[in-house]
Amino acid sequence: MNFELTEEQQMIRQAARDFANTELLPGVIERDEKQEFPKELLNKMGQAGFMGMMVSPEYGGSGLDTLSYVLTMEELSKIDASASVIVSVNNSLVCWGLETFGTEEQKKKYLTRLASGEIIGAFCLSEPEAGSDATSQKTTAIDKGDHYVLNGTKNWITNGASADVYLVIAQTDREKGHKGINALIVEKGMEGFELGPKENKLGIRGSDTHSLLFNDVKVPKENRIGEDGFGFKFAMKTLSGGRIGIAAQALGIAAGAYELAKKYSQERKAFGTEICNHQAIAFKLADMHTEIQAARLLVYQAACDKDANRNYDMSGAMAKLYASKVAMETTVEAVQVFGGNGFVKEYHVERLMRDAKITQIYEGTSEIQKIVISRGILDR
Ligand code: COS
Repeated sequence: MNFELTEEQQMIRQAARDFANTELLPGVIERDEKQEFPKELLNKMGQAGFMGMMVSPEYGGSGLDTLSYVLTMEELSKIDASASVIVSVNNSLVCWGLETFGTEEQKKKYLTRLASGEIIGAFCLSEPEAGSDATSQKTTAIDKGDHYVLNGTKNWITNGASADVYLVIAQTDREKGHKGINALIVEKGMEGFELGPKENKLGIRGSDTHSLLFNDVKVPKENRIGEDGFGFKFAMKTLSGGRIGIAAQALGIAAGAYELAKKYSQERKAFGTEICNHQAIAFKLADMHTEIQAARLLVYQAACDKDANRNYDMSGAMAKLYASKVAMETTVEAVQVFGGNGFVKEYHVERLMRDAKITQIYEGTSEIQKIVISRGILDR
């Protein structure tokens, strides 16, 4: 067992740390308040190579391993979880899904531009009545020979407004259940495709989350990913990897809050000494540090499983379940260490606390992760 990162992985982590501090930290509070993510910052993330990290250089990506991606996610999330969710969706859900299951034509047409960050993508599975129960898709993609006709609504879509390419999961043949579902590539601007309202959120407020409306949208057959009826498995396989990215995001949020709390506790004085000298605070730091390291090991293990071509459904679910719990608990404790200042926006920890919550919900709630883990344990 080797716990050392390679020199290249250490450099990638340092580059992401530098980028987060120089590019993401300025303005992070304002972006959260105004619920916006400027296009120029998106472009900078593309130029830094964050948008197609695991994509092969043949398609404009960086060709890195999952562990390098996870290290980057961790560093970006310490500072700005809104930026990191944009990176995560584009990398693990959109680019990975297209590179692994797309046709050569689809890769040439879409993947190259997505991987460079020239355009970004969105993954559209959730609906008003189908989030966790992903087989109950109400959106329909009716087969019309050379194209599908898409109708329905998708909800809570990350990158909803800023994306140009949308991977949409829809039901073609209800009688076939999950085997009648397809995944289609939909482009912004296709007739009948409209943006619904923007969500006003508790956390990750810098990233845009929208509902999407499809009204008789004609999608060419060549935009289907995989064989007819592969859509549900496409979604499940893609989300399995996505969960590693979100686990890394949760880890980064926890680590970011911990680092801020540790620093503050070494500066803030109460009862004649820095508050870290009070056991009440020192023990909080000890718990946070231990829990974060435990989460980190689970996240890195899941990434290594993926890199080694081992099954990562269960290890990814465990990593997400645990890291998101640690993110929630650590950020609440970090606010407590900051006391009254923790409740004030300029100290950042209240934002991290709000951002942490979504990691227990999206790309499969904690309860869904327990279904995946228990099925894995019981071999079902
Ligand atoms: N990889 C590949 N195939 C998978 C898979 C995975 N990770 N998970 C399930 N499948 C396959 C199953 O093998 C089964 O195929 P066969 O019938 O050929 O054997 C098929 O998919 C249906 O699986 P299952 O019967 O387990 O489906 P369920 O309806 O019971 O759902 C859960 C399983 C709950 C795990 C699934 O619906 C899920 O992950 N839901 C959460 C979705 C989610 O993350 N939503 C958030 C939206 S994205 S922000």
